[in-house]
Amino acid sequence: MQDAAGDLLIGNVDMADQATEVTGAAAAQDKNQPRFGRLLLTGAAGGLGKVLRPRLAAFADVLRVSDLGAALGNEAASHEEVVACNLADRDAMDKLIAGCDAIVHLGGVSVERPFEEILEANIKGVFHVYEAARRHGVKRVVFASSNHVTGFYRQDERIDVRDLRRPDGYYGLSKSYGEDMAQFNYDRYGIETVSIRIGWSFPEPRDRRSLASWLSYDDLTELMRCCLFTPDVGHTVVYGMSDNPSTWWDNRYAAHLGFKARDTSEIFRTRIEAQPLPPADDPVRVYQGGIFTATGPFDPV
Ligand code: NAI
Ligand code: 15L
Repeated sequence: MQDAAGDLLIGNVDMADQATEVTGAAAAQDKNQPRFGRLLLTGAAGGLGKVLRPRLAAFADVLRVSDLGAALGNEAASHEEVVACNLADRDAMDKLIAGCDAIVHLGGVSVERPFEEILEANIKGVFHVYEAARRHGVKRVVFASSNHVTGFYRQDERIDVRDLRRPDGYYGLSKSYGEDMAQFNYDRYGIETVSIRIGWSFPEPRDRRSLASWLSYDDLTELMRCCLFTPDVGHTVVYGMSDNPSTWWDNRYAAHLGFKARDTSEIFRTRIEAQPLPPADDPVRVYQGGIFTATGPFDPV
């Protein structure tokens, strides 16, 4: 949230004194769990942000949560700092990231949209994340990439992260750019990132496609823990999925993360397969990216 002068308004914390005493939920966590001093969560008001916000409390003394002001509100738990910030605003992003040790970057446009929207939130957004991370000495980023980086592979193909990227739209292209930013910032400045190509992370699979790509919230949380605390990840790319037998993705090059999914989409199979089968040439049946491969173009009318 910004005041009339455009300054950042920060809930529950005086930015001049970031050594806020930490009490409450975060302080009552497992003593063996490694923790960051201050962890930033962007996209905190979104679907996954709301899920992870309470769960990430275990991973940091102070959790700084951020999103667009209208979506975020101003309520902060005692271990939290609430900072409204537009990812497209370079100066605001610099202030947001100052003092953070690590970043979970979920914020941005999360579906296929006209390029101009993607440019502001996703492309400028991830650029600002890494620019500020470099300036402020952040050493670990977890980037919410997407399966749409490889959406134009067919559902009868099995791929791994060394296969050529085949983005299925501007959204997938922006996530591909984010992965390139991550690699560049590791090669040049040593900032480590795990890019998670998230499949379908919602309470349950919705259709046949998400039987292959489902990532349960509990598995997402465990994957986040692995991504934040595994040493020496360089830039690792991992598909974010539960233990789904019908998967299209091979995570062999992310084995060092030690992630073991505990949930599986199989328990939903009977219910999902009772749905009518789409026509054989329907993109939702042909491509891993499903309907994203056929969304747009967004020509001006
Ligand atoms: P979401 O759309 O619910 O949340 C995204 C959040 O980003 C929203 O709260 C929105 O207000 C915020 N945001 C958008 N533009 C912004 C801007 N300019 N400045 C600041 N904040 C902005 O998405 P969801 O489902 O929570 O996904 C989180 C991340 O994971 C996204 O980056 C998405 O692309 C990625 N992802 C999610 C998948 C899923 O199954 N939920 C699958 C693949 C990737
Ligand atoms: C994504 O990247 C989106 O963020 C999510 O909302 C779903 O649409 C998912 O991909 C999907 O592949 O269906």
